[in-house]
Amino acid sequence: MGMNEAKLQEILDQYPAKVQKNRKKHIFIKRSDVESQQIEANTRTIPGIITNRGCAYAGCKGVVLGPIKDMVHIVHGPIGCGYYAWNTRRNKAKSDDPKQNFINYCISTDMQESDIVFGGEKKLSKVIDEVMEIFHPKAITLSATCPVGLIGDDMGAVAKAAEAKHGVQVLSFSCEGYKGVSQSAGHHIANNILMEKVIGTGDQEEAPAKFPINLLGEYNIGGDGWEVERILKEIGYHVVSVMTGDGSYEAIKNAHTAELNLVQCHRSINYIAEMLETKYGTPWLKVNFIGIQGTIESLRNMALYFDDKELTLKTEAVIASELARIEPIFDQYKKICEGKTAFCFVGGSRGHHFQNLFSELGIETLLAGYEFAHRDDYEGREVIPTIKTDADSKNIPHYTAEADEKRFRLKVSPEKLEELKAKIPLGEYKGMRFDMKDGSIIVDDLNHFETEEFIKVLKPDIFTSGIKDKYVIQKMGINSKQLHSYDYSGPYAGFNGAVKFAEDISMGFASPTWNFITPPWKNQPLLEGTVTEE
Ligand code: CFM
Ligand code: HCA
Repeated sequence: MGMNEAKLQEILDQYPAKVQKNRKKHIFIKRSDVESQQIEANTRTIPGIITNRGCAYAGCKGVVLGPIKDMVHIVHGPIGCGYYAWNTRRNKAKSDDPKQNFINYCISTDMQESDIVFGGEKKLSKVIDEVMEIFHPKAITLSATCPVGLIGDDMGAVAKAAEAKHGVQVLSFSCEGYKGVSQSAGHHIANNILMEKVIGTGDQEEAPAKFPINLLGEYNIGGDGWEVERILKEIGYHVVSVMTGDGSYEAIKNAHTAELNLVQCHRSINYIAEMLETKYGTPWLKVNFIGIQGTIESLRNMALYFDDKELTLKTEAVIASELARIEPIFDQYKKICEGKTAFCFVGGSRGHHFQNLFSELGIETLLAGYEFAHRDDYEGREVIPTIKTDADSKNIPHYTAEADEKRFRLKVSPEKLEELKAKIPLGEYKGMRFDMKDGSIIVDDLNHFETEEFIKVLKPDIFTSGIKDKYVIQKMGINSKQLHSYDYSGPYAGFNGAVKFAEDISMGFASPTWNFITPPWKNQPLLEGTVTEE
């Protein structure tokens, strides 16, 4: 039984008129005979609806800053906010110098009522002093939670005084949770300050090795970044910095020396990719290391960019040997997965990225969407230039880097760039819509009511999403896999990741647990007698 406009309308009809009008704009059924299908995205969630979204603080501290291992990240706010972003994302990090790896710590000012009434600046300075005394980090970040903006603590002034006192960089991020409509605004805030104050401040003029690249929008969830780095290093690339998975302050300072920026998660880091292009003339290439074919295509595009015979040969050799190693194992799991169907709803890029991997396993994605992506992530960046869709970032000053005379150096000549653009998608992003089959559903900011209703109609075999809906889905008898934290597993990126993912979801399908659960629709009417089996 598939989905059609009439069935979709039946679901929407259950909403009050105003809500229905709003939600209709966030859902469409893919049609390739229609040139453009617009979706409303990056707008405020209707109050009262159970959304999976997070806040600006989550996007800034939790997502972009948190994975940088050698900075101490201080959360200025009530302890719950600190706790929320404490390791649950599974962004892994290891360090040659264990004394400079603070990834496992949760450091917060633990604001109390008296701080709200009398102000929390003194307490914040004291925490910075303590952090310096105990950890001696090279740099510190301060992230604001909602009450900080409400009571007007001047974090910037505290940071400035602390820099003078301790002689290390103390960066202040005004990422109060209520800024913007989701974590997306927090990404933008973090991107701006990293660009303005960190990137380019390293003392290197040139990268120390050939084929230097940055890997942007890779957060090393479950070790994804390590698997990608393994492959890149084997081919012969020099990874200057990863932003920000297993990231290092020192490396990010020298990110301007890379010759090419790879963008894995476009949503969270497109701002830095663009600013690096403006300021240092470094082009960016959208890659997708999720899925075997995505990985191969990304590697081949990179080789085309550097246009070096030896590198190209090595790329093909690595691809061939990796495939020979993994394909026999992958094909075993494919037998279990083939013919199944999936819903794939994740934050701002995985809802799209994992569809390749599903399809390689013979699984069709019936419904997909993002929690907080912008229109360009759905409709494609050629159609929608990204900054213009950034409605909720109106109040975030967009950093427009002027060419810095000292550093500015075009990484490729304008003529060469044109030539390359004809071959590889430099500076482009094809939205989710282009990879989905006709008749599949695309939903922005899917809520819990819709989750249940779509499950009842389409009965997918697997639903990949996050912790907030995982157990509801599981109790409905559906194999559920977290694609934020990968539950307790990973990596899922690269060649080894594809096999690990195949293994994990095959285990889910094969589990005898399902025999003990009766899905609700087996003994309840679906949509009050309005839906019939086809
Ligand atoms: Fe990018 Fe991410 Fe995602 Fe994201 Fe996130 Fe995440 Fe995500 Mo959770 S940066 S947009 S803000 S790929 S934390 S590692 S899993 S929602 S799809
Ligand atoms: C966040 C982080 C999150 C949450 C995951 C989830 C992550 O949004 O603050 O809801 O399961 O990936 O850890 O997206």
